[in-house]
Formats: sequence, structure tokens, C-alpha cells
Amino acid sequence: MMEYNLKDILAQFDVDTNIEVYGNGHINDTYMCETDPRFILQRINSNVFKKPWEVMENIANVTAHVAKKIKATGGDVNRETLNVIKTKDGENYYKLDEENYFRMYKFVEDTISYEIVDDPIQMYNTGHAFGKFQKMLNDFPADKLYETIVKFHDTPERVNQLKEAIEKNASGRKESVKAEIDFALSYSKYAAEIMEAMKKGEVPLRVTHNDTKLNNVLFDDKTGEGICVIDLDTVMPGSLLYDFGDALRFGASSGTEDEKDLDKIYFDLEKFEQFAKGFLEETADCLTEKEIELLPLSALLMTYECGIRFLADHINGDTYFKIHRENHNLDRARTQLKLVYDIESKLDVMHDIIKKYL
Ligand code: ADP
Ligand code: GN1
Ligand code: MG
Repeated sequence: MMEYNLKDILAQFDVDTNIEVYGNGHINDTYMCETDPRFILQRINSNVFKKPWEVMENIANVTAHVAKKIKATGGDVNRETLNVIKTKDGENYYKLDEENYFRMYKFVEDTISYEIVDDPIQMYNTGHAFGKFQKMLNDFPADKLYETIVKFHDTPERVNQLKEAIEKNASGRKESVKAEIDFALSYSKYAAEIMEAMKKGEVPLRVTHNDTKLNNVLFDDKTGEGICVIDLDTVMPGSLLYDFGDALRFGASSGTEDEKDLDKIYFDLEKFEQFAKGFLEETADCLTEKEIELLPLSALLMTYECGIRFLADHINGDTYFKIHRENHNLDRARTQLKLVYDIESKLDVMHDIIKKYL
């Protein structure tokens, strides 16, 4: 239920216009303002982001850093990065009350976004976009960033959270998803691989995006190039493997994240290859040996992590991800687990593909 009046919120940004619900994100409430030029208004999900003011400070700093890089190379700052629109009081966000925080961005015009890849070249463009984003942030001071979601990609911790959900069984759905739970727990052997390598210092801590979903890139509607990386709420210190793996989780699937027919779901090696090519063209020269070794496994791990998060949320009674139909999180969990199974059988081929682009 909407507990706020959008006209009043818009007035805080000195805007008075029609507005419509926009996009397919699972977290924030996004609206498009029909101004000229257009704006995006978002209610930050304060159930997920407990300190929205820290999210906004991160985003202001990160976008300023990226904007400098874009300017230096003659790019268009209005289209190649998010631009925060300040409130009439000069703030980066408007706080209505403890639960309702709003922000506004310039709308990035003349772009398209995808929920599924229909031509593998789109994955090449996606790889470039996230690789370039990673490169632009490689000299960003990590100690300036707040950790907006603690232990976000701590996969062993995500396994614990699944176990807690099973234990509590808040929705009473546990018995009905026994097969999915058994399958998920049988793959927990992989969970610690990236974290262990980070602890040993073989995989460096970098500033990463941490939510490299296909619909978090906007593509130029004429050239098809991935021009703007958006959804910067989770930019935090992390591993480059999170960004590599998570992009493949979503983009290299043969189907949508919530496809009900699992016979249609497999990990598409051509999409994988195109993404790897684009991403490595930007980043290959800065990777450590261990990062390279773990690139294929990162796709399995990030898919696994997301699958168990969806499964835990289903068992918890859908308290985290937005759902649009009954058992939506379960359908999402199933596609992810099917992909994990398929990726496991393709890891050797994936290693051979990576070698081609180093
Ligand atoms: P969520 O965290 O809920 O995924 P996002 O920030 O990713 O929220 O926004 C949801 C969707 O809104 C995006 O996938 C994209 O389609 C659209 N969107 C967000 N910001 C912009 C923008 N500045 N210009 C154009 N479209 C945008
Ligand atoms: C969420 O915000 P959105 O829809 O881009 C989630 C990601 C998941 C993804 C699964 C802050 O991403 O971690 O991988 O859904 N974001 C957050 O589709 O939890
Ligand atoms: Mg998003």
C-alpha cells in the first residue's frame, strides 16, 4: 500500500508532472516523471537498505568520480552515468519519515534495457559496460564507501540464512520445497571458494558494483552499446568475481529468471563467451592468477547464492524480493538451481573459453 502522496514528494524536487510506475527491479519503487527532460523518482527500499543516507552518500561520491573519468575521455556525462537531482533544499534525497526516502535521477534517454538476451552480442556489450565500470572505479578510495548491505556476497552466510529460514519455517512452506532444499544444501560445498581466496589475499578487494544484472545496464538504442551502468545502491568493496559471476547468472541464462518451464533453462555458452570477451577486453591486464582461475566458478557461485536467497525468501514468506504472483520466489529459485546444475557440467569448457581472451 502506498503511504505517501507522489505529488507532495515531487514538489520537494520542484517538479509537478504526471508520473508512472517504471522498470522491473526487485527492490526499489521506481517511477518515471513525464517532465521534459524526464526524471526517475525512486523510493529507496528501507527494509533492504537500513541507512538510505549512506546509500546516497556512496552514490554521490561514486557518480562524481565516474563523471570525472567520462569527461576526461570526452564522453557524455548525461548519458554515461547516473546524475542525482537534488531536492529544493539542496539534498541528495528527501526523507518523508523513517521508512520513506526518495531520490531523483536524470532519465537516461534513447536507451533500451533487456530482461533476456536475444542476441549474444548484447552480452559482449554488457561485458564491456561492467568491465569499464570496474576500471573507472579501480582508483576510487574504498575507505570512502559505506557497506550498504553487510555480508551481501558472503555466500557461506547466505547458506546460514537459508538454514535459519528452514528452521523458522515462517510461511509453513518448508515441506513443499524439500527437493529444492536438499538440492541447495548439497551444493554448499562450493560456497566458501571466493571468500577463502580473498582471505588468503589471492583475490584482491576492489570497489565493485555487486548487482550486475542485465537490466542494470542501459544500452544505446542506436548503437546497442552498453552506455550506462545503473542501480548503484550496492557499490561497495567486494570481489570482481561477484560482478563477473552475477552478470552471467542473469544474462547467460537461456530463459528469464522466473521461467516456470525448467526444460527451457540452461547456461548458454555462447552468451558466456561473448560476456567474457567484452569484460576481459577491459580488465584482463589487472587480474590476478587466482581471479582468472575462479572466473568460471564465480558464475556457479553467484547463481547458487541468488538461488538460495530466493528459496530462503520463499520459505520466509516473501519478505525481501518483490513478487508479482504466487510462488514467484520459488520459480526464481528453481531457475537458479537448474543453472547451477548446468554450469557445474560446463566448467571445463568455460575455462578453455576464458584462455582465449587473456
Ligand atoms: P531496483 O533496485 O529496484 O532494481 P533500479 O535502480 O535498478 O531499481 O531501477 C529499476 C529500473 O528502472 C531499471 O532496471 C531501469 O529499467 C529503470 N531506470 C532506473 N534508473 C533509470 C534512469 N536514470 N534512466 C532510465 N531508466 C532508469
Ligand atoms: C535484486 O535490485 P535488483 O532487482 O537489480 C537484488 C540482487 C539480486 C537480484 C535478483 C539489493 O536486484 O542482489 O541478485 O535482485 N538486489 C538487492 O534478480 O538485494
Ligand atoms: Mg535494478
